[in-house]
Amino acid sequence: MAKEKTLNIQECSIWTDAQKMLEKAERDGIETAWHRLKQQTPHCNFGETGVCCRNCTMGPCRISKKASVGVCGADANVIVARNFGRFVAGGAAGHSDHGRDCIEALHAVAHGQTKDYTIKDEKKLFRIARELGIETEEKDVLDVAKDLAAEFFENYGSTKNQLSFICRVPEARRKLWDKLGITPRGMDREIAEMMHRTHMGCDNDAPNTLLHCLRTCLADGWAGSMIATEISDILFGTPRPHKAKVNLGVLKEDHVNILVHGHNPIVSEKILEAVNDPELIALAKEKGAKGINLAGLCCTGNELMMRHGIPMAGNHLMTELVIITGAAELIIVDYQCIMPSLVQIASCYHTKIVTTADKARFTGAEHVKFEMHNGLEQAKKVVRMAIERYTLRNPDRVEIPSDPVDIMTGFSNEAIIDALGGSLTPLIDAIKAGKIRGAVGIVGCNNPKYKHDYCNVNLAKELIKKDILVLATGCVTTATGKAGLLVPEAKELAGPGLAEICGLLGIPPVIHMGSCVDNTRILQLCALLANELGIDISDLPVAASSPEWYSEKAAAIGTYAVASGIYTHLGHPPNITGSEVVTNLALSGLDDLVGACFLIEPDPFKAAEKIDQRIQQKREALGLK
Ligand code: SF4
Ligand code: MSK
Repeated sequence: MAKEKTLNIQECSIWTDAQKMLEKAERDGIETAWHRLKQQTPHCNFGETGVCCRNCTMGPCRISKKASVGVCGADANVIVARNFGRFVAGGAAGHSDHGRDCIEALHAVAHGQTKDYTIKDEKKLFRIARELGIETEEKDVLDVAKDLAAEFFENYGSTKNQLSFICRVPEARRKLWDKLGITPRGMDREIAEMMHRTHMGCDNDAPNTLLHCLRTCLADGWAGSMIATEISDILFGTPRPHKAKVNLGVLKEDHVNILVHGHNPIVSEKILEAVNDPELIALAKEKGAKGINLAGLCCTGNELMMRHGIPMAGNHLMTELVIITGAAELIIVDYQCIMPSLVQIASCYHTKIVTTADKARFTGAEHVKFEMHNGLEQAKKVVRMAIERYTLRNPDRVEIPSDPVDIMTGFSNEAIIDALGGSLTPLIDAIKAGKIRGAVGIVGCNNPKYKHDYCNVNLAKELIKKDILVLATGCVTTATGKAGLLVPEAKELAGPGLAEICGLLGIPPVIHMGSCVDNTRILQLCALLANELGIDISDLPVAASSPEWYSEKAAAIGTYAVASGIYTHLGHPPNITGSEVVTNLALSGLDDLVGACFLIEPDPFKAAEKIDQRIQQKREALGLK
C-alpha cells in the first residue's frame, strides 16, 4: 500500500507508541495520513488562502494577479468570506445534527419507543426542565422528558425564534448580540441562511457575511452542541471524577479488542453494555480469548471515558495506528473524524470496520444500522462479529507498543461545583487572589502538518506553569493525558498558586471536560462565572485554544468562542488569508465588535506568552493583581 517510505518518523509524533506503529506501518507496507500528506504537499495556494470559488458553473474562479475578481465580479474578500461561511456552517451542522440525534433519542425514551435506553440522571432532567421554564411539579419523569424534547426540537426551526439556552448568556452579551444583529434564532435556520447568503448574487459584503458566521456558530455553541451535551448527561449519566488509562497500551494482547470511534454515545453506550454480557464473554473465552476489552478513540472515546472510565487508545492521528498493532478485532464508528483510510488499512489486517449511521457509511465497511428500538441487539451482533475476528488474528503481526498512562477524568460542571463545595466561590476567590491567574480551554484535534501533539502538550505545560488552569476536551485530552498532565500529581509541573489549589482539591492542573460537543461545558462555566461576578464573558481572564485543529467543527467552535467573548488561539489560520478584510477582522476587528478575536501562532511557547499577556490584561482591567 505504501508508496512513500521516507517519513522522518521522529518528526511525525512526540509519542513512542505512534513512532513504533509508524515504523511497523512502513515494514507492513501501510500508508498513513503522514504519507498521504507528503503526496499532497505543497498544497494548492488558491485553496489554502481561500480565494478559489466553486459556487457556480460560470466558474470555478480563482483570484490571482491576473484576475482580481471572478466571472460574476466577486472579489477575494467576498469569496473568502463565503468560503469561510460554508466551512463553519459545515462544522455547526455536524455538531447540531448530533444534537438532533440526541433529542430524537430523548423523545423516543419519553414516548416509550425504546426499551434499550432510559433516563440515567433524573435530577439533571428536572433541573434543566425547570431552568427552561418547563412545569415539573407533580409530573412524571417521562412527561418532563417529553416536554424537554419538544422544547429542544424547537431550537432547530424558526417557530420559536429563540434558543432555549439563551437564558444562560450574561445579559451584557445578549444585549451586544442584539445590537449587532447576531443573536441566533434557530439552529437549522442559521445554517440554511448561511448557505443562502453564500449563493451567487446574495451577500456580497464580507464583513456582513462574517457576522452571519458568528450567528451560525453561536447557534452551534448555545444550542446544537449544548443540547447534545445536556441530553447525553440525562440519558447516560452526568460525569463524575474517576480514573482511566490512555495510549495504545490499553489494548490487550490476550483479549478481543473492540474500539469505538466517532462522537455520539448512543452507539458506544450499547457496545459497553454488550461487552459485559456474560454470554458474549463466555463466547470470547470459547474462542480462546481471556475476555473482551473495550477501548475508545477520539470523542466517542471521550464520552465513554468521562462517564465510565473506559480506556482511551488514542486521538485522531492514532486511529490508523491502532489497526497497525494487529490487535484490533473491530472498530465500530458512528460519525465525524473517521478517516476513510481506516477501511483500506483494516483490509491489510484482520480488523473489521462497522458503520452504524446511514449518514456515515464507508465503502468496504460492514453496515449495522443502529436505531433507538434495536441498539442493544445490534450492539450484541457487532460484539459477536468482533469475537469471530479474534480467531483470524495473526499473533506474529501483533505489536502493542507501550504501557498505558493513568489519568483522571469526569469533570462535568456539576462535578467541578461539587468539588468546590457546592458553589463557584472558592474558584472565584482563587482567581481573585491570583493563585489561579486564569483558565484556558485547550481543545480540538491533531493535524499531520504538526508534529503530533507537540503543540497540544507544550501549550498546556507552559500555561499551567503560569498558574493558568487548563480545561481539556476532544483529542487534546489524550495528548495531555499521555503527557501525564491529567493526574493530581501533575501539580508538580504547575506554578505555585495553581499547584496549591490542585493540592487542596485533589485535582490535576489540566482537567478533562469531555468531547468536542462538551466544549459547551466550558462555555457554560464561563457564563456561570461571568453571571456570578456580574460581568460579561469577555471581561473574564480566560481564553481558548486549538493548537493542532483540522476540522470544520473546530472552526465553528473557535468562532462561537470568539463571538461569546473568549479570546481564541489557533495554531494556523483557516483558509482566509487571501482576504485582507476577513483576516483583519478575525485577528483584530472582532475585538472591537465582540470583545474577543483570534490569535494565530504555530509556536506553543510564543502562544502561551501571548495568551498569558491577554489574561494579564483582563486581570488588570478587573482590578486584580
Ligand atoms: Fe466564479 Fe462568482 Fe461563480 Fe464563484 S460565484 S464560481 S466567483 S462566477
Ligand atoms: S474528535 S473534531 S479530531 S477533537 Fe471530536 Fe478529535 Fe477534532 Fe475530531
